[in-house]
Amino acid sequence: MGWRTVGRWRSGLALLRPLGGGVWLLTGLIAGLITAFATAVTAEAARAFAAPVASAQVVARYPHDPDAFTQGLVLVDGVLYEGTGGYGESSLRRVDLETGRVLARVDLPERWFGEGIADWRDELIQLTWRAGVGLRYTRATLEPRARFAIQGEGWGLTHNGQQWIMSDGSAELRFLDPTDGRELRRVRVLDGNRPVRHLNELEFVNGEVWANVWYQDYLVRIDPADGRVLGYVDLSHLWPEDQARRHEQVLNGIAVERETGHLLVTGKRWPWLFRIEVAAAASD
Ligand SMILES: [Ca+2]
Repeated sequence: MGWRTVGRWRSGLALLRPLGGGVWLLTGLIAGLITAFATAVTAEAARAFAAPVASAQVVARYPHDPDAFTQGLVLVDGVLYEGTGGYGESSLRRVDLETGRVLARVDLPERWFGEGIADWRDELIQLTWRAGVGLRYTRATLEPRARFAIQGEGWGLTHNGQQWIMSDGSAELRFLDPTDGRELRRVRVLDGNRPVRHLNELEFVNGEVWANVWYQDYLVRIDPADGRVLGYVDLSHLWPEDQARRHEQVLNGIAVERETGHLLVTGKRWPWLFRIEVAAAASD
């Protein structure tokens, strides 16, 4: 985010100073430029959050496997499915929501790093990160059924009833043909003029695409027609303040429960999975 960029430029200034008197004029010039740049970046950051930010209330907290490097989450007919990543630890799981117990599990070959999952009719679909391979399973049995090709990286996956929707870590969402995974179109996700990069796990919620953003404690709501950012959901309160958090433990995983409108959310190697209710944004 912009704030971090400002911080980096300011530490750059400190590095310049020991170079001696001859460079003070140059340093002053650079400092002026940096200040102007920082101001622009700060203004950009402020603009970036001009879109409405909604809060969310925790309805319930369930146990979650702290070893699960969560990459995908989906709820189908009250049954929770989870895809996990990591070389040698990627899997597709059926999980008991209330206890977090893994009821069924299929492990991926060690060379595949599991990514997002989605339900599709009687199947589950799972992406891999850099292997160029997508996997289709029979949902009832978790039996692998077929493969399809992925161009570039696979990150998050959901569907709108007609097409699969995939993220790849960039600011773009691709719409794929469910028959063969072929790309049909793509949109660039913009908040005003700012591309929202690192789009990760996805969920289709009330006609919108909701996305995790890698290393951010918020969700972003996206209009699938044109990629416009409709708003954010602040989830920075989910991780308890008195608990240590490792760098890799980022928020990732969204599943909607259509009957209640609740969301189930968790993160990579989080010991908890939260049921949340999102409030309408004040300016929404
Ligand atoms: Ca999802």
